[in-house]
Amino acid sequence: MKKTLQTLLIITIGLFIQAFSAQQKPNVIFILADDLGYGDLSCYGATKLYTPNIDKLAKQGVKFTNAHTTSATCTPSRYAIITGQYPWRKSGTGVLPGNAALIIPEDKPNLPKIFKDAGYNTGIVGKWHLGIGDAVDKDWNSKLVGTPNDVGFDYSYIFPATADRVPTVFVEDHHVVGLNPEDPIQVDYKKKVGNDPTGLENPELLKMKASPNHGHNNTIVNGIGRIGYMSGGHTARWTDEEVPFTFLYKANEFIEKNKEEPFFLFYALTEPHVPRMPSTMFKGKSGLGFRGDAILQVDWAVGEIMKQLQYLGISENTIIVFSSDNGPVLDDGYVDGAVTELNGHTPWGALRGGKYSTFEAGTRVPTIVSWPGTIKPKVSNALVSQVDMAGSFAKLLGVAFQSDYEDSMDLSDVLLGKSNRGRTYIVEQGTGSRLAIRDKNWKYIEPNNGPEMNKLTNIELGNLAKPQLYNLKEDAGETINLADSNQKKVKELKSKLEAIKNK
Ligand code: NG6
Ligand code: CA
Repeated sequence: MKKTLQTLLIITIGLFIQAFSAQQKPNVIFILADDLGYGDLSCYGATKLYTPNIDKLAKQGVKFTNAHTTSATCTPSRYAIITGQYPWRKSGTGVLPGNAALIIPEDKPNLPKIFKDAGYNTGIVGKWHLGIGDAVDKDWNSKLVGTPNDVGFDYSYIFPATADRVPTVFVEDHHVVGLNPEDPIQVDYKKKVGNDPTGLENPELLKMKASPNHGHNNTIVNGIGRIGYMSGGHTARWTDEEVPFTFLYKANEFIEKNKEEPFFLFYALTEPHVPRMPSTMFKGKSGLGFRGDAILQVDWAVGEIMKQLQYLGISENTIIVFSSDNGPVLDDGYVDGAVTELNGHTPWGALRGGKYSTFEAGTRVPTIVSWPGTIKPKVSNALVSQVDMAGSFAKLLGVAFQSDYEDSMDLSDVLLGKSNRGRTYIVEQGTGSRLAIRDKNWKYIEPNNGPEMNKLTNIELGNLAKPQLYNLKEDAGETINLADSNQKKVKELKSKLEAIKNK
């Protein structure tokens, strides 16, 4: 009897300690905007737009002025966040079509699995764009394998690729949401399927025109021509104006459900990526066209998440990381006022280039880490990369992270504002395999034969047949190429980059 009591006591104490330590672990919400530029927020110097909620986050946390994505487009950038590895080490990590197979290895350690190892409940709500299933050909109408749930997320409510790519449906865990089995979905990126009108054949049905030459004129969904063809699934198709509400609802629901235990939520917003079709209450609000309105919508969503944390009394136990997946673009395929109503706004801030570019605006993005009551507010110019999320959270949570390459560093003290010692170097990826290396204030861009300008988007890509070298301390806008006058530095950085590539 005495023994039983003793055992019971030990179990009770054990459970108590477990509950207590679980409570001590901070929740983590990673909010990732899509195509939000370095100069797109008022806390990063924008004067034509006002983003009070994100500004508040910046005021109460660490605001980074030198934080980077690994890449200037979405898929590779997100691949790095999840895997903790540079995406250019693996082929097939470029911008994926909507029917692509999953590119995150199921059997390797990664960011959500780090949280799981530390006892967290993990969830993702929003844009995925890392493929689904083990093949391009898949049946969207039955159980889907190879979803975020197969790579470390306990819960997922996502859309497969981009807002401008079919299938324009939500996938919850392993199933398309709201699907009528009598109207099955078929997806094809090569040829038209079914009888739905396309933007090319029926432009009169469009509520937002496609920009000439970009494409975006395949199947029309909600009055918007998409990339790729889809048939069926009519009840499951989203309405763009409702997408932000759906994602916010699902994010808040996940937070509420998991409030008693530590959770990791990856909240991947789709704004201000094209097609920009903000909800009606934001249309016209910014005076900068739908792109500006979509940024206000991002700010609103961030504010709603902050309110939810306050309401549930878990603000002080929740770390929010806010960032973007790549730099800004104006005309990315639709006539939405982004160019004509820009009104002097500078989405790239004082930087050169934008989305797709090896110049700084391609990968340097707004980044804020907030943890009220724990982080002392500051502005940090430490060099950090999203590839370091895995290494940093592994360290913070005391779990191991074994990766094939040592790309991901522990910058936990830097992220929490305790140290200013960031990386000394970082590799930046433009489009394709075009790479640059930042080494302290120096930047070297490898010579390549790509076009200097992306004519469709009017963005300077950073490509040049000769080496480029910039001193970012004196020349943040990368205007003076010092490669000829400082060949020693070029040689040094070239071999440093080669060494990292061959690691
Ligand atoms: C490009 C699309 C662009 C956008 C981008 C992906 C064309 C001409 N342009 O190929 O509209 O969808 O892919 O953006 O097709 S990302 O942010 O997901 O990388
Ligand atoms: Ca993007």
